[in-house]
Amino acid sequence: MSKSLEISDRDVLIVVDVQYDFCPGGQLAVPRGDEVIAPINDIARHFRHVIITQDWHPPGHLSFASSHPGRKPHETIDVFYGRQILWPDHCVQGTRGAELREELDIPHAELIIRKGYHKNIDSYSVFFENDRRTPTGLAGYLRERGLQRAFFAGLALDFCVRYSAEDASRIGFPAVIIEDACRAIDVNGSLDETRRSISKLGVPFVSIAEVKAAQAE
Ligand code: VGL
Ligand code: ZN
Repeated sequence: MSKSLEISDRDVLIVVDVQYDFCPGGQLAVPRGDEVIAPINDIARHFRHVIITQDWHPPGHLSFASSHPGRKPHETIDVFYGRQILWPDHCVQGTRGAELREELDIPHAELIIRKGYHKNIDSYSVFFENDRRTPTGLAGYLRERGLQRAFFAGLALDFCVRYSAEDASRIGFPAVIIEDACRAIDVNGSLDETRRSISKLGVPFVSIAEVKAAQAE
C-alpha cells in the first residue's frame, strides 16, 4: 500500500504510441509490444484522465534510414540538434502502421496527441521534439486543465516513454513509469541507459499491481 500512488483527479495516464508499427508484425516492432495493450486497458479504468500519444511522421522523415542514402536502421547520424538514431520507415501518416491498436479500449481518453510530424525533427518526447526546444503543446494543455502528475505506459520504454517522463519531470510534472505496462526496443544499450538516466532524475518505476493496490477500496 503506497499512499503516494493513490490516483487523484490531478493525475493523468499518458498511453504512449500503442500503434501497429510498434507491435510484432509492424515496421519498428518492439519485442512483445502487443503485451502492453491488456494491462493498459485495465489500468486506464483507474484514471479519470487519460491522454494517448501517436507517432505520426510524414513520408521521407529525417529519422528514416531510407531518407539517407547508404544508411541503415539503428545507425546514428549527426543532425542540427545532435545525434539521431535512424529507424525503418514507421508510423507514416495515414498508413495502417500509424493507427492506434484497435484493441485499445479507453473510451474516456480525453486527448490524442500526435508528434513527429515535422519532417526535419524527430520527436521521442511528447512534450518537446528532439531539438529539445519545439514544444508539442502538451505542457500548456496539462497546466490549463490542472493536471499535475503524469503516469506513463506504452512503447517504447527506452525512447518515447523515457524522454516523455524525463521532460515531464524537468518541467515540473512529477512522472511515474508503470514498468510492466511498457516494453523496450533495447538498441545499443538504450535500456540500461534509460534506467540510469531515469533513476538519476528520481522518476519512480512502479508496477501495475502497486498502482492498483494503492487505490482506496
Ligand atoms: C519511438 C523510435 C522512433 C517510440 C518512436 O515510440 O519509442 N521510437 N519513433
Ligand atoms: Zn518515430
